[in-house]
Amino acid sequence: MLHADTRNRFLAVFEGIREELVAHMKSEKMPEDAIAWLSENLIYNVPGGKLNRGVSVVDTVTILLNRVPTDDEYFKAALLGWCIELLQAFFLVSDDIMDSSISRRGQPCWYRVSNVKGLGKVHNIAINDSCMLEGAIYHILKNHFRRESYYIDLLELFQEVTYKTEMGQLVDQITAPEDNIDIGKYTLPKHTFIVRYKTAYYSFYLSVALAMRMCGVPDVYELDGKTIEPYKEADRILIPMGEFFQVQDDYLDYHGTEAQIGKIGTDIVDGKCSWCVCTALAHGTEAQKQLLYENYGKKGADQAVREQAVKDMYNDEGLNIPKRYEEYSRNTVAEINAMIELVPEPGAEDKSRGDRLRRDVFRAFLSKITDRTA
Ligand code: GPP
Ligand code: MG
Ligand code: MG
Ligand code: MG
Repeated sequence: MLHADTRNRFLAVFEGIREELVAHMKSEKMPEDAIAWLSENLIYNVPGGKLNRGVSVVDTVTILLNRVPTDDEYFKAALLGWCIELLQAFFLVSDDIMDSSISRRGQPCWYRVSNVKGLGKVHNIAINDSCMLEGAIYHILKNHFRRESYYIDLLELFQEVTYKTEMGQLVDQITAPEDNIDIGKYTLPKHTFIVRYKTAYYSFYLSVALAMRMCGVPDVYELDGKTIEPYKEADRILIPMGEFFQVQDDYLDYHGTEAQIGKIGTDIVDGKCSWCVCTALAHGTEAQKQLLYENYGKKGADQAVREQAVKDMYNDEGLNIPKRYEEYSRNTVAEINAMIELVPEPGAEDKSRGDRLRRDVFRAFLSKITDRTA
């Protein structure tokens, strides 16, 4: 949980962004109802999450600078943070349509917000709304960063990471097509591949890489006679960290309550290639695998019964997904910590520089996600 002051200072920057986007719509002479629509889209979909990704840009900039950021530095880092939150909102609004999800962050998914201005129960305008959330990123970047030497790096990062996430979403969706689930294809390596692309790049690598660009961390530098490639170091640690985060998401989808996670899990009914089902297929008995083939990813009148049968099996003492998850979490945190210890720290003469990678960047990020319950 973020400290209330940290959250409020960060949220105040969002209000400015919303006003800026609304003012731009006005300057384009958009009709009042369209302006109100965008404003509502922004309020409903952008600020209501945990804000970890966005605040991590501010935190990373603070650690890299090794001092309290100036107001201008804070503002710039927070803007980049909100651009990630806009990207996340774009992904979630469209992901919820693709996954036929019900709720998100404790409220109905945007495409299901019913009876808003005469719309039906499910509305396709949410597709355009998601695209506008993405468009807003580039509008904000241009308004505030066009004159910075690193502007092109920011654009490249957003564009490349978005494309990678879309590739991941493609594999995620075709691995579990509606009404044609084949869990015979599900393995832990397949799962790892999907989650690296669909989650890890935008949720972990992007925050740190944006902060590094803002602080002027170069692509390559020398340290004690060795050549360091800091963006590769960041990738080496943050991609496994992102994998861990998505395993947590998969686990909570089955094990968390709606009150805890703010959404109703759909992975079992949707037949998703989740860490839980891959683990059950890798370690279950023949009878347990048979139960999965019969009940996993089956929609229809009896879907709740089938879903419960799968959950009961996950809880079964022999398979014990909660115990395997605890073990996996413990080992993964230890492995990531060991990887962090291999990151080269700035030497004595570089200690006060603001443009060198530091281990604390990764430690701070890891501590945000360990023992996650939502
Ligand atoms: C989350 O997967 C994946 C994304 C949010 C990436 C979506 C990418 C697009 C290009 C739309 P999930 O479906 O497991 O998330 P949740 O459980 O939160 O719905
Ligand atoms: Mg989803
Ligand atoms: Mg999805
Ligand atoms: Mg999920």
